[in-house]
Amino acid sequence: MTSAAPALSSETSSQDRIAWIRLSSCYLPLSQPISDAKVLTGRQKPMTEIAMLFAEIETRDGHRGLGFSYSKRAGGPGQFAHAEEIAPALIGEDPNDIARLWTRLCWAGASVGRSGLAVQAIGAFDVALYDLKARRANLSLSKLLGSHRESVRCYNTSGGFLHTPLDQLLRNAEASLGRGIGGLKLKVGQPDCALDIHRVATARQHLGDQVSLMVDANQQWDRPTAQRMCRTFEPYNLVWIEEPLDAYDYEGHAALAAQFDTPIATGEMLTSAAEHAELIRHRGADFIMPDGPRLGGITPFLKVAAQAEAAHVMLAPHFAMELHVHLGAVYPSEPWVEHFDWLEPLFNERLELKDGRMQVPTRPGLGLSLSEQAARWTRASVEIGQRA
Ligand code: SMN
Ligand code: MG
Repeated sequence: MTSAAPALSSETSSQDRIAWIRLSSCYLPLSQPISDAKVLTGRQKPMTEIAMLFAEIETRDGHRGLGFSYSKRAGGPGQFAHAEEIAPALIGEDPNDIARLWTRLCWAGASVGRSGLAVQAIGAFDVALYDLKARRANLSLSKLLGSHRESVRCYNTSGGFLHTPLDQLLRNAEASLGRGIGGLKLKVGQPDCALDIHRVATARQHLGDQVSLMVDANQQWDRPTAQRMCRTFEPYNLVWIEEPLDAYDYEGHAALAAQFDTPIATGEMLTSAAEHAELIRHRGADFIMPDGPRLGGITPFLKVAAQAEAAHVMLAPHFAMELHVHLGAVYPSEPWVEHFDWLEPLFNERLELKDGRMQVPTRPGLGLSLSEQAARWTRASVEIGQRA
């Protein structure tokens, strides 16, 4: 009879308190200006950088967590400023109470709402607190939450943008497949639909019928155009058609999902769990695409995932593969996780790709540490509280 394990002191973990926070505003330059359909229709400028908001949290007992949020084209200074204003509400609090602290931060900034920039600032703290809890438990984030799988299906988007000439796109696709990535997303939605059709037809012919292909119109079709393009793309056996309509046209997306065999994917632009609940209620997505940082962190993401599971909706989290590789592993049905290599220079660690799948890191927490390069790209930082 082995002796019973020493009782873990429940005092230790629940007596610890948040003591210190560092917020950093870091601007990641992109290797070339990025254009999707929102640029070709004149609605947005090409994207040249991504504004990261990093939150590092340390407790009195010396436990630490790293979290992040992000914005594109606008929002960086605002997220940083809002995070700095609400951060003091965390000092002295129990780091275990992640859901309660999400609500506390929401009330701290209630006058600017429970969606958008306000919750995106909260998201950096929320991810950091989950990272801290998982590190303290010596578990990866996915294991802390309860994982279904050691790897997830993945597809690449960064090689399929509209600023990329078609021959280069095909080379990017072959390179992604050669790296062990399982699928490829092509951007469509440009003003001339014939060019979209030519790109997709050429890619399908060049890559063969077995390769998983997705397309993404980034909200640029009106309903008649979306109807015609979904019908045109039916024979190409696409994994999904993404954002054929405006992100908030839940009814329009639901009508396309009901009418066509090709699944409809949307959700990346929604900035709260409540908005995703509406999308699910309208049955507007076969694949829902929540973006953890964009909708406020892991706490709201898990609420969306629970609702999606109950509605038998498939999951394809948007961007931020460094977080979504864990959250995808936690979803009951096999997800698709989006591969972008853009954020890689920010972290010392790399994700492993093999046989079409992304391996879920087994290191504690998110398994990430900020690189020297991230420090060089940091334009502002502020510390709140006292280090242990
Ligand atoms: C996207 C991602 C990053 C930049 C622009 C557009 C996108 C996607 O819509 O689904 O990856
Ligand atoms: Mg998209």
